[in-house]
Amino acid sequence: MIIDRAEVIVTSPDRNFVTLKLSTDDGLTGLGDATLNGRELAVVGYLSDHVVPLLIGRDAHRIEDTWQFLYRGAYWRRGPVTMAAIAAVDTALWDLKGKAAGLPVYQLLGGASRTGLLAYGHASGRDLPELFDSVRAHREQGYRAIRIQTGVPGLRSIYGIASNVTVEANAGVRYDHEPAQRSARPQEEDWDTRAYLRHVPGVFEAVRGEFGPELPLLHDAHHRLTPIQAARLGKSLEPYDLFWLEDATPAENPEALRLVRQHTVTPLAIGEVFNSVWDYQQIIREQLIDYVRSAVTHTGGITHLRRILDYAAQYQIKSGIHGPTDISPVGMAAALHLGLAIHNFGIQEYMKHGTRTDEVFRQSFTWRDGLLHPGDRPGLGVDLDVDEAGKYPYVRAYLPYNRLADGTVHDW
Ligand code: CS2
Ligand code: MG
Repeated sequence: MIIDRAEVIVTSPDRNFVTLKLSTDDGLTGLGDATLNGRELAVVGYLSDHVVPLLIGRDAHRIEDTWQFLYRGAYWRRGPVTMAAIAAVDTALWDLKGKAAGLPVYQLLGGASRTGLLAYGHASGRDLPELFDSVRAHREQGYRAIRIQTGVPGLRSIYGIASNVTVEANAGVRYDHEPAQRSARPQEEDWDTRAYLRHVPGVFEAVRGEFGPELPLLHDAHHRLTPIQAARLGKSLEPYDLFWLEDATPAENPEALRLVRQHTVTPLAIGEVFNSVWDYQQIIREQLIDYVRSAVTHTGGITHLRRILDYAAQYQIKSGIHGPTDISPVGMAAALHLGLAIHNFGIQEYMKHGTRTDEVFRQSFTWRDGLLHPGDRPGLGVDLDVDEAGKYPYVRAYLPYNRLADGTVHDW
């Protein structure tokens, strides 16, 4: 099964996606997601100019060898662009191997360890009534676990809140928050940690009051707090029994989490901006997190994320794979196959893609009674309609950034 063609396909149905399509001399094709939100073209260049020429003529069955060749052979290791490029190749090779074997990828990874994958959706609201409506809407869609993001009095726009812009842009369809805005420059947002820390516990008290004690609730602090502020938030949310508090503090400095752990038992999830096992080594070894948040797309593919999750399993740390709209249906399918096979599965993030995206990427995964399943088609189970993709050329889009009241740039 020799690779005889490799194409990097960029399309922007509802948002930008980068997909690697590998074709082999026996007529099979494999897909890999290489979408890096707000920096998509950097990965396109890395793949097209440097990796694609190396793939032609390679034996597609040799997944591990190709992984090592691209990781060690590049000399310059790790980082979001490199690991997204390697992830796309790795995922496409698993797709090919599944098709060659006539088996869904999860069967190649050891078979199913469960009947389906618990998933959470994004409920958000600028105020409580809007938030409650969003929670109800997600429960009606079948979600059994819900991430809660709320507006903060005094702040114009804040991470995680579906803004009017997205509702209007989607013909009135209440669309989960899409962080990357199509524009020539990134949108500036304002932030005030003290206002946020005063407001959020009351919101969770109200949500528990309205929806009861059982419903698993998650929250994403999105990297904005200092370690002691994160400790305070975790502690103040303990009465509301969160499933997890995510990205409470930027994790470049793993030791920062020791202070958070000292003060709270609220479970911690981290890792969507991590790219390799080395980013996790200390925080897993010191038991400083409870959930690994990486996506297949940003962490060197199925091969490397499985390695991280196998390491995490030794510490009873579970998966919480990243699944926002900027992970394409190919990246989502890869996450579902991995999630179905591993033992230490925790939960899967599931933001639904837009209708145009579903026409470009024909998926076979199922969503039933709050559980996802990758389906049983050979490979990953996703087809890319190249003609449909061609209708939507790349549109520059940026993630927002934050400034504090005094003008200081802050973590977004
Ligand atoms: C977020 C993402 O889903 C999440 O947990 O942190 O929405 C994140 O902001 C985007 O993926 C950034 O591209
Ligand atoms: Mg997050």
